[in-house]
Amino acid sequence: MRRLLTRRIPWAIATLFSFWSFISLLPGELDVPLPQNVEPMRDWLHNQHLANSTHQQPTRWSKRAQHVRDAFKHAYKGYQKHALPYDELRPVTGSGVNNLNGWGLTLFDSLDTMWLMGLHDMFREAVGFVAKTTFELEETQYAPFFETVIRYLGGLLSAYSLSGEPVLLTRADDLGGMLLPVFNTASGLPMFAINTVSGRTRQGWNLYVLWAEAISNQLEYKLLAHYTGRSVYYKKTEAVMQLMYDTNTTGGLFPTMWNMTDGQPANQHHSVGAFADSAHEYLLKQWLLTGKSEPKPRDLYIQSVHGILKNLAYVSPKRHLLYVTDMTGETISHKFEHLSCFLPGLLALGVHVLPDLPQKDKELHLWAAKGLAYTCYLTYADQETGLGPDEMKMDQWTPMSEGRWLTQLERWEQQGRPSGVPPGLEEVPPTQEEKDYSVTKDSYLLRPETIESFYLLWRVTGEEKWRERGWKIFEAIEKHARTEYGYASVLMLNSLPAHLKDEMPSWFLAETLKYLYLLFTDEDLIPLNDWVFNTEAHPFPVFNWSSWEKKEYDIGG
Ligand code: DMJ
Repeated sequence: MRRLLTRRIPWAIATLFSFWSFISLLPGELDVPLPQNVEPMRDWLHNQHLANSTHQQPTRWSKRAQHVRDAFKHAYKGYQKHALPYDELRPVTGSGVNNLNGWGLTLFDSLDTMWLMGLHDMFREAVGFVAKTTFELEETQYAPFFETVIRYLGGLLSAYSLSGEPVLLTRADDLGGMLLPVFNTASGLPMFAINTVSGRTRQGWNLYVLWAEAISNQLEYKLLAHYTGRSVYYKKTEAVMQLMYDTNTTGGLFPTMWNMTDGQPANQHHSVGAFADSAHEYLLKQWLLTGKSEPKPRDLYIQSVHGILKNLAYVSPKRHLLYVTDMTGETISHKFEHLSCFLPGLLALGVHVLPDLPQKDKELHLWAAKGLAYTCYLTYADQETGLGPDEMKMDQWTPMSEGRWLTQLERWEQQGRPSGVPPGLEEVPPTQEEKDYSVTKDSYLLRPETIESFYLLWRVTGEEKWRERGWKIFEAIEKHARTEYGYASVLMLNSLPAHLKDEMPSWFLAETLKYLYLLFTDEDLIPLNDWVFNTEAHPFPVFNWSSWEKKEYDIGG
């Protein structure tokens, strides 16, 4: 009897679960088709790769794209052979390491890059691995919500959107559902981490959540709600946005820490870098993803850019390099992080998709985008290795307020725009001697932000110099970071030969190599009007809410 029961109970649970899944999916299946652009995009990409491989003459740029594709193959094959099923490759010793749940992170983060590069055999093999994944954790292990969402869930949703492989959506739905208890806090702001088996959650920053971690799940959960028809996904993520709409910000700037109990801001620290970075992206991008149908986050984006340019944008005293920093109360740190180099790309995207932005603001945002992207580039070109430091402390003016970008711009306007080039936009040459900063984190962690911005600037402005700069960085990566097994983070950027760190973060395959490939392919593989990149560079297709969804999810209600 006991044996019979032991056999029957799992069967009964499975049947009930399938029945529930079926019932809850019903409206979705009737009224929530795949976004219309998914099918044609799949075919188009496929034809594009076919055409490239058979007929077309290679161009200078398409050859460069092929080099990046080869680099991806080298990195992924090294991971596959020496690290899978571990999360990441140790590229110096040729072994594996688990540092994000132990489910094979690099494979999940790489799926859509494989598809975009036309590596379909590699993709199919990886999908087989995904199909067997259960997302289980030991009792004492916890999955960090933010990283799991942007890398695993984002990777699955994007790969599904590009390939249409149903199991990718099934796994995304499994994972999205397992992570949901993080939102069960008094305020609705998400907890730091969760055990996917027990549903038990864990704090990361005591009672607080970082702004970036609270906000960077809207794209993933809204797309998941759209694909599955499950309103809970929309409602949980939108409740977080509601808190943002109800908050009085300081001149458009959101603080970096929030109290999970009362849902109120918990500090006076404002930043573009760590703790805040991707939140800025998700304000603009969730408006784009849902067919520009939810204007409130767009308005918050415009306000936050206003706050950033007014309070956090400075130029350095010697070469007048434009940079963004952070501020605690009134105190400016003058720290400049590699992480902040996503901002120029976001500003360029904003100019491209916001036709109603007043002309003066468009001009200002594009100036900021170009000036910042050039500084990001110089931080690479200034180093012996040609690779950019993770963090710098910028030199300051006396008095400090002189360096504020808007102060300098106003003066330049009053003087009748001398030289025609706004402060912070002059493309001064690199130097190894008289730098305007000291390096505070002397490592290049294979991060994507600078390349990401070059890609977006290239697509928005058509200026080929951004592609050339991207190529220089790729050459430096090839020269200093490549190992027998993959690619390694680089330490001490001004000493040769390069010192390697035994780490190849999954974002190198998800983001850095993807943006490089997209920067060099002559075809616009991911048109910016039809696709939105999540913060881990996973492209999601733009969609429109159906009338059923609007009613069921109470959108705009
Ligand atoms: C990535 O995981 C994401 O881009 C995230 O938003 C911030 N940083 C890393 C890469 O640097």
